This record gives sequence, C-alpha cells and structure tokens, in this order.
Amino acid sequence: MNNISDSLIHSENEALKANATTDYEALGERLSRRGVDIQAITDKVAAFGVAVPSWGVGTGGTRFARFPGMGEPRDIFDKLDDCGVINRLTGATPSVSLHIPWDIASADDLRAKAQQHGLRFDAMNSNTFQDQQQQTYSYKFGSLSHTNAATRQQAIEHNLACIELGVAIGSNALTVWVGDGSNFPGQTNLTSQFERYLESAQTIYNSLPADWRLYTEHKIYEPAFYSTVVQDWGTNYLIAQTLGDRAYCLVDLGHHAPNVNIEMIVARLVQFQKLGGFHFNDSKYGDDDLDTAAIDPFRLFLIFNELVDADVRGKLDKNLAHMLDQSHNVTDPIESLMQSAMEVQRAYAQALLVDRKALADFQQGNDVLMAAQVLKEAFRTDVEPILAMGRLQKGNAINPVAAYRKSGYRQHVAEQRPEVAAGSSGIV
Ligand SMILES: [Mn+2]
Repeated sequence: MNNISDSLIHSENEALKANATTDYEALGERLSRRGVDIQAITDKVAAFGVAVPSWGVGTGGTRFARFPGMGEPRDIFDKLDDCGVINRLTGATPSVSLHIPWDIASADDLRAKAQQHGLRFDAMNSNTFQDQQQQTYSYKFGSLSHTNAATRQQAIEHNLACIELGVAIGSNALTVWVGDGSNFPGQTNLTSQFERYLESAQTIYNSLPADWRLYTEHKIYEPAFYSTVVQDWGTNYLIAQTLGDRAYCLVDLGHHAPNVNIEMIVARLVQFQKLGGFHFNDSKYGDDDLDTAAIDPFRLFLIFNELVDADVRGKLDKNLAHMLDQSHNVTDPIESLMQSAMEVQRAYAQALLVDRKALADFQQGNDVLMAAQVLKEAFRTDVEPILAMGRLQKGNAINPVAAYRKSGYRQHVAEQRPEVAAGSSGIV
C-alpha cells in the first residue's frame, strides 16, 4: 500500500509547473548559447536510475545506539512499499537491491510486491559479516577466508543460496563484501588468507549463471582494524582479474581513506574494463554512509565526469550497477533516499554539460587554468530545472520531498507498523 496518488502528484505539480517551466526555458536559453540542447540532457538524466538498498529504508544506527523512526518497515514487503514511494515520486529508483538473509521471502511474493510498485530487483547482497541464528560455524574470525574449510564452505553455500533466490526474482548480479581481515599484526598470514579468499570466491564465481555478474566490494578497514582481506581497489582488481570476465570491482565511495582520489580509481577501472558499479554515499571521516553529495558534491561530479568521458569515447559499460548505500540515522530514510537519488542525477547532468572539446584542447595545450575552469563551469551550473522538468515530463513529482510530506505517508504507515524497539544495530 502507498497513498501517493496520481492526483496528489498532479495537484502538487500544478502549483509548481509555471515556475519550473520558466526556469527550464531560461536555462535552456543559456545552454543553447553553449551549443547544448537542454531536452537531450533532460532525456538522458530522466532515464538514469539508481537502485535503492532494501536496508536503506529502515533507520540505521551506529555501534553505540540506534534511534528508531516512526513507521519503520517490519519486513521486506514493507520495505518494498517504501521503495515504491521513492520511485513513484522521483522516477529515479526503478530497482531494489536485496540483502540476504535480512530479506528472505518467497520468490513469488517478492516478485508480486515488486510488480505492484513497478520495481525490479538489482544485485543481490550476501552477508557473511555477521552470524545468523542456527548457523553452524561462526564468522568471528572470517568467512570466505576463514582458516577452517567448513566455515569457508558454509559462507560459499550462503552466496550460492543468494544467487538461487536472485535467479528466481530476476536479478542478474551478486555483490560480495566481506569483513574478513585481522585486528592485530600476526593474527593472520596476509598471503594465505588472501589465497583462501580467492579460492572461495572462485567457487562462487564458477557457479554464476551465464548472464550473471559478480561484484566484489573493497573497503579499507572496519570491522577489521589492522588488515582487511579486500582492502583496496588494487586488491579488488586482482580479484576481478583472477576470477574471470564476469567479475567486476564495485566502488563504494565511503570505503576509501579520506582524500583518496576516487575519480582516478574509476578512470583506471574503466580503462581496464573492470568497473562494475557503485555504492553511492558520502563521508567526512570514514565509512560514514552519509547521504550522497551531502559533504562533497564536487567529488561526485568528478566521478560522473569520468563516466561521461568514457561514454563519449565509447568505452563505458552500459550495465554498470548504480546503487545507493547509506545509513540514515537522523533523517526520514525515504526523504534521504529521494534526495540522494536526485543528487546522483544532478552529478550526471552536470557532467553531461562539460565542454569535452574545449577540455581536450586545453589539456593538450597544457592550459591548466582553463582546463580546470571548463569543469567548474559545468559544476557551477544549477541543473535543478533539468531534473525537475525530467520528473514532470515522466509524471513524477517536481518537488518529491514536498509531495511526500503532503501525502502523510509516514504518519499513515506509523499507524500500521508498531515501533521497532531501540537497540544497537549498525549498518555497514
Ligand atoms: Mn557498500
């Protein structure tokens, strides 16, 4: 159930339409002076979607505490209802990424609920970073790289079960992130631990259906604080290279040391055809999982600049997996996810405005100042009218957050969903 009616969107849009049109025409006039067709940009941006993680619609937490919000989803079907609201209002999130075992349910029921909201399923996410009830072996000292073969086998079988459910609901990718590593020097042999990881990952890869991809996600630290088995993009590249053609590196923006040049990593992975996709979020210090572009929108723009550059050169993989991966501790998750999806579209729109010919010429001539200014000119452009018009043309809300608040959806579900007890539940 969601109470985002067509008539609500229509009446909300009616009130904003005149100003949105005026702003769009004014921007169109400015862009035409730069030789840019605004409708062509609008069409591309409006067609750009990013997946919502099922766990993102619940309130997150830290290892200290979790403060639940009103009307939190109780199960995957409530989560899919919330995802339906996000996509209905923004038109920017046509797919949902499930996390197993948190979202285990019958494939028929999952498909039916997704269909009800016009959603499809993106990559499946496995979980061997925490122990589940009735699990034989603990992951306290690792999963795919554990010293005990039976523990590794259990972790492998969990991933195979994720693939099996994924096949049944129309997914075509598996994302694997493990917390394996060590907390003290000497705790583990760095080489043999990685050898064990590779062997386990190869077994999973070899079981992939022919049309599936495997995405591995690197992360510098946490929960392991001395070494992490898939620590950085170099390790991740070695994994993808070792496993095979359908193994790709997934870049989670928060999984790097502060100030690491992520756009350069993106460029490298594109160049060697191993970029699988993204987990978008933002951070100030570590893996903060803040809303996308909340801290550094310029960095997000520079990442999209690399993607558009690759696209223009005919080198962009059209099947990149774009997903949000955030933890919403103090905001309404639906609002954060809507805003974040729109920020991804904004960065894409700005990157499409980069004058690539001028940039290439300035780079060739080593005109550093002007080359930098070409990027800045695109980044400085307020593309909100493009995003708003894209939503209006597709029948989504010109102002999704305002329409959502007007709908009373959160109050409505709060009556149906009893409050979840507070606890300490972090989201990684
Ligand atoms: Mn992630």
